[in-house]
Amino acid sequence: MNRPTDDDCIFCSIVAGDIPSHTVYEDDEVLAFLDVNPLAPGHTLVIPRGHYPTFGDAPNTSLSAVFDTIGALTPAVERAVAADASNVGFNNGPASGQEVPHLHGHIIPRFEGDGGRPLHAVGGRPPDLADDEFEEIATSIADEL
Ligand code: DGP
Repeated sequence: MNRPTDDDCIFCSIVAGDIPSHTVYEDDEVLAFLDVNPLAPGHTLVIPRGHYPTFGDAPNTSLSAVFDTIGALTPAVERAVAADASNVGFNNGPASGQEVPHLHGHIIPRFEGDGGRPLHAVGGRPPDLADDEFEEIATSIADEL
């Protein structure tokens, strides 16, 4: 199958087998491997084989496969490292902190008292929205679908 690839992308090099990784799962659509700079033991990345920088670039087949894999892998990762919980998330675009421009989900095991923070810690200054602004934003999002 012809998938987009980027010669300058480190994750495409991992998909191609040119850079080694600690693979934990692979199939026709996705690859999952340990993060080289783990935030916790078992920190796992799940990527589509195709080079799609963000959600907006990826076809549904790749997105579905990535989410199915994350769903199956997350409890397995937790059991493997005896984690109490996990954070699962994506940096989606450079302004969010995404450093590798190839879509990837992070599965980060969490342990009671590990000093980490919830996903809510990633946001900037929270906006103070009135009810009509919530409604306007919700409508705008729905209109964009
Ligand atoms: P992000 O900020 O969401 O783009 O995270 C990129 C992650 O990718 C970061 O946690 C480190 C990891 N990473 C970068 N280069 C490599 C690599 O060559 N191998 C592996 N296994 N992980 C990598």
